[in-house]
Amino acid sequence: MTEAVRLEIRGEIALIKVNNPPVNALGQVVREGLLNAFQRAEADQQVRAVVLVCEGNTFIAGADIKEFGKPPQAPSLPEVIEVIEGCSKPSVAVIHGTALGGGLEVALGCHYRIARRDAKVGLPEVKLGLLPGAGGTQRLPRLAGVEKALDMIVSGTPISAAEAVEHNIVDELFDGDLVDAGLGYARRMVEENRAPRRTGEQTQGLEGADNEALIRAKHAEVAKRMPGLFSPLRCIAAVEAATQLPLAEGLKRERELFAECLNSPQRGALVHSFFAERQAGKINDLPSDTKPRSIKTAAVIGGGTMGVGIALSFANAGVPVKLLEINKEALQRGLQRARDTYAASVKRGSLTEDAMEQRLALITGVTDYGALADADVVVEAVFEEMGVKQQVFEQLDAVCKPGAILASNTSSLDLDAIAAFTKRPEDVVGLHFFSPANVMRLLEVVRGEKTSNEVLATAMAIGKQLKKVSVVVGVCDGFVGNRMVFQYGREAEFLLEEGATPQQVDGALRNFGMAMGPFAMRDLSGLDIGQAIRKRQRATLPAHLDFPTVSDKLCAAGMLGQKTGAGYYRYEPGNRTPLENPELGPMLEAASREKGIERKALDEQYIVERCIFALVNEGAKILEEGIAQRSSDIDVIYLNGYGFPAFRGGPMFYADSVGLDTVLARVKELYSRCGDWWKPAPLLEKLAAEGRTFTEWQAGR
Ligand code: 3H9
Repeated sequence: MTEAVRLEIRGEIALIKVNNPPVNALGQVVREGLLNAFQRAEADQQVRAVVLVCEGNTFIAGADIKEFGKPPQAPSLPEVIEVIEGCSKPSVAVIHGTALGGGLEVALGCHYRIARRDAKVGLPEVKLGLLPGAGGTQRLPRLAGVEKALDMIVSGTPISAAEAVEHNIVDELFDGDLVDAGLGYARRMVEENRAPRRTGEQTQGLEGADNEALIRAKHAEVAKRMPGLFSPLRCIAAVEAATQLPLAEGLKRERELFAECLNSPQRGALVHSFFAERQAGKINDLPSDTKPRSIKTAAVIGGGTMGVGIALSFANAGVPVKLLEINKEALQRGLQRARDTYAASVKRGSLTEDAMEQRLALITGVTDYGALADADVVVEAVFEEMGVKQQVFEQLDAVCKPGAILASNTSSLDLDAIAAFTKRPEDVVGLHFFSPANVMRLLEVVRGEKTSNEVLATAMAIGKQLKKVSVVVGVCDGFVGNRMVFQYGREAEFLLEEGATPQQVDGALRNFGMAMGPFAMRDLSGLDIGQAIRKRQRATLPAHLDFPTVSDKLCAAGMLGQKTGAGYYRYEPGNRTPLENPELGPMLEAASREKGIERKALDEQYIVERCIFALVNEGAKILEEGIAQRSSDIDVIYLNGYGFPAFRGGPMFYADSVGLDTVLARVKELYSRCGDWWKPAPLLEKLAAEGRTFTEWQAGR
């Protein structure tokens, strides 16, 4: 028996305890330990019931994701669960924390399940490009019905313990001690002389509904909501097998479908995304004893869309926040915006009226900087202009208490210059939220030259408190995300001059998997934003380099995107559906003519490579400059802030999967034809020559 699984005999009850921190994942030692423990409980004449319980914060949170892609090691999880289910003595799984994936499958193998009231259960394999491969697709529908099982397996979203009871997944809820609850339940089973109740032998969930119709409907939903994803369709096929085949054959079919998913490139990319997100929270050179400051109150300066979104993020996390505006009218508008945003959530049903009022009560409007004196953190979200930032930071320096974190939400300005407006640059950090800040998960934490370790650690802790995915970035124009997206957007525009339409470019990138095309995105955020950035950048641009001109032409014609009813597309009042803008055609023709370009049809692959490889080349430069800590951090930024498809793992992982030599060859070709900005990043050249990947370079391999 391994240490990760212990068996204690308590009178007539076998108590099996799993202890494999941090999340009790089902690595080989746990599988072997479980197998041995159940076999011993079975063999022990004295034992009349079995309790399975986990130590630490959670029940088993799934298979050990690190083992995927490596040679399989016996015993396999399906074998272990077969033994658990086959046990002749009734067993109960005691669930706390999160019983996920293989963890829930183990629990379904047990004959009864009880859950602590605050627990959650789910089958999130689809988020890793997989399907539940240890009986989950066969056993869950037998208990919960096909509709609920399809929902849980295809969405991957966990449900609460109470909901699990409603759907026959869990038998009972409890409060308090896990072992006491488990032993208590087991004693009842013994007293009542209960026999094993094997999930695989249940049929009630498969009866009484039009399963074929449910499966058809799920197919339609997946086609619409999850285009391009490999595993959701296999999830449906596996559940369908449960409705058609006896258990043993259904399990076999599930294994085949699981193997297809395991071997798909999407699984590699999604598992990369999972670990990349966890890795992003770690700062390489931060001493491990760095203690973050405590954040109990916050303030936000600026009641525009961004400022209000940030204030809502604090309120959502239960942190009291002051919202500062320059005068009463502007403040009123900001507060109203906060109320309207919550009201929309109430209307959608995602927030209760009570919760809305509680959160609004956490937001206090102020117009006087003096009111910010007690804030632990102040986030500035005012106009992107250095003079304005100077005024704000000088005032903050004058009023904020010592130790307050002074944060700027700037998306492109020099944070070190902003910090220099204060006498405490070590307390200044960038907190670059993405719009809408209350919705978007990404937070770029900008580490200034003088930002102290403690302040950086606090900024990361704030991100965690606000349930954001935080990534540390260094100071440069646009930091990581916007610096790269500038290259991407510029190439998209050059494609318009070469002969493409916005529809073609957006369509190609959407087919690649981007959540939105670059032109629809620009119309949404407003073309004037890009124009202001270009104006600033043109001043420092070498004469032989220039930007494409279509966007400037649209701005000159007053077509600034959705807010003016036209931009790259045309919009009917009150409708966000992009329609063809008939005035754009002549502008495209003119832009091509001015540059002496003969317009021609462009194929999708060319469009995608031109835009995505521009991201990769810039990403490689960013890595070399140390602006990002690791290539996977860049991936996390693109996955969470820019709608990059998770199943491709992020731009750097995607480049690895295409092959850096292939990427470099295209970059070189574009460099020779298009302009200096395509100069290959030395890191890209080096890795391609060595036959290595960004991932290997990051891992020091
Ligand atoms: C599966 O089960 C397949 C089966 O159907 C079939 C098999 C045949 N494995 O997220 P956190 C690590 S697929 C290995 O920061 P939290 C994580 O990397 C699996 N490691 O904590 C991190 O390490 P580090 C289905 C794992 O409290 C540390 O644990 N299950 C695993 O915010 C803490 O993680 C899932 O997909 C794992 N399974 O959230 C569940 N899980 O400290 C995936 C975590 O070195 N896990 N680690 O960076 C989660 O959703 C969250 O981790 C959880 C805890 C909610 C459990």
